[in-house]
Parts: sequence; structure tokens; C-alpha cells
Amino acid sequence: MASVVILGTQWGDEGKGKIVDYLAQQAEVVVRSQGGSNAGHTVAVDGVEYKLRLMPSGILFKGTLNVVGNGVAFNPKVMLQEMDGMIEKGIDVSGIRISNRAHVVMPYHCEMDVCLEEMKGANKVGTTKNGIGPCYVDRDNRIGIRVCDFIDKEEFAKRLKENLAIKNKLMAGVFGKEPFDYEAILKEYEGYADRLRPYVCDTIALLHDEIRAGKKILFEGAQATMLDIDYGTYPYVTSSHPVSGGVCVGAGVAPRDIDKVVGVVKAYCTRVGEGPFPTEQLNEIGDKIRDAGHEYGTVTGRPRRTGWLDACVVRYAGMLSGIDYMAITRLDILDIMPEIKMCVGYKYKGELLNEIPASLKVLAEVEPVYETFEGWQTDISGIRKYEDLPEKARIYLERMAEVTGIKLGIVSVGPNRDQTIIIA
Ligand code: 2SA
Ligand code: GDP
Ligand code: MG
Repeated sequence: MASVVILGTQWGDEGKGKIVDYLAQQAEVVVRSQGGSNAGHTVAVDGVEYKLRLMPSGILFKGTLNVVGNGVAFNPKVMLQEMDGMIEKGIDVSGIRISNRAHVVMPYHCEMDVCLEEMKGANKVGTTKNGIGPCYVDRDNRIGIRVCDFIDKEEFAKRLKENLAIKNKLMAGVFGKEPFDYEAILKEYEGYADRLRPYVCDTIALLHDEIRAGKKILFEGAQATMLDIDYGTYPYVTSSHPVSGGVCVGAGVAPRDIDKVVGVVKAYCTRVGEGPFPTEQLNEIGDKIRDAGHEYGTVTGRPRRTGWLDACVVRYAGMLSGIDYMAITRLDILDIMPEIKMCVGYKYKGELLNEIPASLKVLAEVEPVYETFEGWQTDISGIRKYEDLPEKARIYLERMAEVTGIKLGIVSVGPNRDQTIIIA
């Protein structure tokens, strides 16, 4: 392993945190390059569960550098809460490095996220209300506040004033809300800046040096391909690029510095928030999967929508990100299913589609073409070798590789680090 990207191939919550944690055992640097506190990675180590949002998962390993890249929507309050939680558990946080170019999530971003969702009514995106979209909008509107400005007292005071002059007009005039208090935000954020200043640096130069020194680097994806602002089910997407190309922009590394791309694939499929989901099972099968898999949002606690694996989506993710191999997670959740289905194509008005349709109207109307597999109906959570998996499980996995055109690399059969099968 040299530098590896780990990303989600579906609509998120594939179990990226667990796979990152597994591979982070060999990593020297773990990097987040997009998203922010909207992410929720649950990692179980020695029976202890850690819920990480902004913090790179490498924090759970001693001596690892944990980089929050320039592409991250950085919420200092959440970062400090996570750091304090780690310190309480005796975890060393001195290896955190925060990009001086990352954009800061401000209280008005969170409020705007809530207000916009309310205004959209039935057309809401179903965001996590973490202010991620509004923070990126300010970046693109060129009025965002970057970490380098946030830790500079004078600059921060000036930029906050400029921003509130605009935001307070919007809040009062458009949303009918109370204006934000300049002094209160200034004081709150100065406090955060004082604590976070020692961790801020030029992470681009840092990563460049680490790469040249031959260090093992893991780029940890948040959200997933179908939530990508350009490639996902727009507008029901997040505001960043969770594909492998996004890593270059969000961390400041060159394409040639990425050696491998791992696509994490949940053995079935889930989605939180609104938007089309062709293989969704709004029936007792969906309920059974949700119950067996405890499928509820890590950040918001929302019940996740559930359905069968959509191999068309995974194939698309492979194409977009150049995935070298798949890490299949949560295969054990399907242990109880007498029958399992996999979507291998879409039909639209009687025609077979070769691509994921751009139009949501079309995607909402496609009819999944399913292949049906016999369930193995046995507990696989204790299995550690591929050849020891029931034949019926291997048939399912091998068909997945065939339809997606992506090799199998890892199969996860439980949340713990050791519940992992490596396929040579
Ligand atoms: P946002 O908040 O602007 O990024 O929301 C836009 C869409 O992106 C989806 N999204 C997610 N989907 C799955 N998991 C996410 N993280 C948390 C988790 C979610 C939670 O790991 O469980 O706790 O509910 C995540 N973050 C964003 C979101 O549902 C919208 O569809
Ligand atoms: P992420 O956002 O992609 O990191 O995924 P989440 O952490 O939001 O959700 C995945 C959940 O599945 C977490 O609770 C993990 O501990 C758990 N998990 C990961 N892999 C497996 C697996 O193979 N089997 C089971 N049963 N749970 C798993
Ligand atoms: Mg998650």
C-alpha cells in the first residue's frame, strides 16, 4: 500500500469507517478531503464504538497523522467536541492537522440549511442540517471564511462583519428570522480559534512532503458517489465530490499520487434523505433489512431507506472513480434472508438502459431488472477465509464482481476489525 482512496459507491453509510479503520492499521497519514460534520462513520475497536464526523478515522491509531484537507467544510465547534470526546477516552489528538485553506462552517450556514429546507417544503433535499451546502455556496460566491482567516483575529472580525451585513439582511428579509449577533459569534469563534490554532497548517505542503517521503496515505471518503454534486441524483445530493477525482481537488494532491482506489459496497443498499432509489423496498423486506442492520443515521438518527443491491450504481461508481477493487460490507446482515435480489439493469418504457439516466424523472420511473439468489441462511460473522463462506454467498459475491466489472478485494462480515476477509 502506498496511497489509497476509499470511497462509497452507493448513497453513503456503506461502512467506509470500518474499512478505513482496517486499512489504517498500515497507514501513516489519513486524510479527509470533502464533506464535513454531515459524515458519520461508526468504527468499532475492541468492542468500543467510536462515532466520527469530521475527524479522520486514523485518530484511533497511535502515531498517525490525521489531515482535514482544504476541501472539507470545517465546523470548529464539532471538531472540538470530537477532540474532547477522544481526549476523554485517552486518545492522543496531537496528530491532527487542519488545512489553512478549508472553509469554516458558521452558525448562519446551519440556520440557512434549515430555512432553505423549510422553504423547499415537499421538494426538500433531506439534508443533515449541518450547514454544508451553504458553506460551499459561500466559498463559490467568494465570501466564505477560510481557516487561515478564522485563526487571524483581525481578519476574522472583518470578514464576519462583512458576512453578517449580508446574512442578516437575508435572514430578516427573506426568512423572517432574528439577526445574528456579531459580538456573540466573534467571541465564540475566537475561543475556538485559540484552541485550534496549533493544529492549523498548510496541509498541501505537508501531504506533498509525506508523499515524497514514501509514506502510506489513506484518503478517507465521506458520503458517496450517488450523492456527488455532479454525478449523483441531483438535486438530491450533497455539495461536494465524493468520487476519486474529488480527492485531488479536496486534498491538493496530483492524480499520479493516487495508487489505488477502493470502492466500499454495502451488500444491499440504503439511502437517507429524499430522492430516487430504484431498488428501494417499501415493504416487509425493507423493514427486515432495516431491523437486522440497525439502519439509522449516525449523525441524525433518521431511519435509513433500504433495498436490494443495485449493481448498476456500483458499476457507475467504478467507472467514475477507477475503482481497483470492492470492499463488500455487511454481508452478514443478509444471513437471515431466504432469498436475495440484485439489480443488474434498468428498463425504461420497455427498453434496457445502458447508463444511469441523468434525468431524475427517468430514474424515478425505471424498472429494476433483478436476478434472484438463494439465501445462505447461516451465521457468517465468524468466518475469516473466503473459501469458508457458504457457496451461496460466494455465488452472490462473484456475480456482483461480474456485473460491476470490479474485482472483489475485501469482504466484511461484522463491525469489528477482525471480522474481515481479505481476498488475495
Ligand atoms: P447534506 O447535509 O447537505 O450533505 O445532505 C445532502 C444529502 O446528502 C445526504 N447525506 C448523507 N447520506 C448518508 N449518510 C450521511 N451521513 C450520516 C450518517 C447521515 C445521518 O453517516 O449516517 O446521520 O443522517 C450523509 N450526509 C449527507 C443527505 O441525507 C442528503 O440526502
Ligand atoms: P460510513 O458512513 O460509510 O462509514 O458507514 P456508517 O458508519 O454510517 O454505517 C455503517 C455501520 O455498519 C456502522 O455501524 C459499522 O460499525 C457497521 N459495519 C461496518 N461493516 C460491517 C459489517 O460487515 N457487518 C456489520 N454487521 N456491521 C458493519
Ligand atoms: Mg455514515
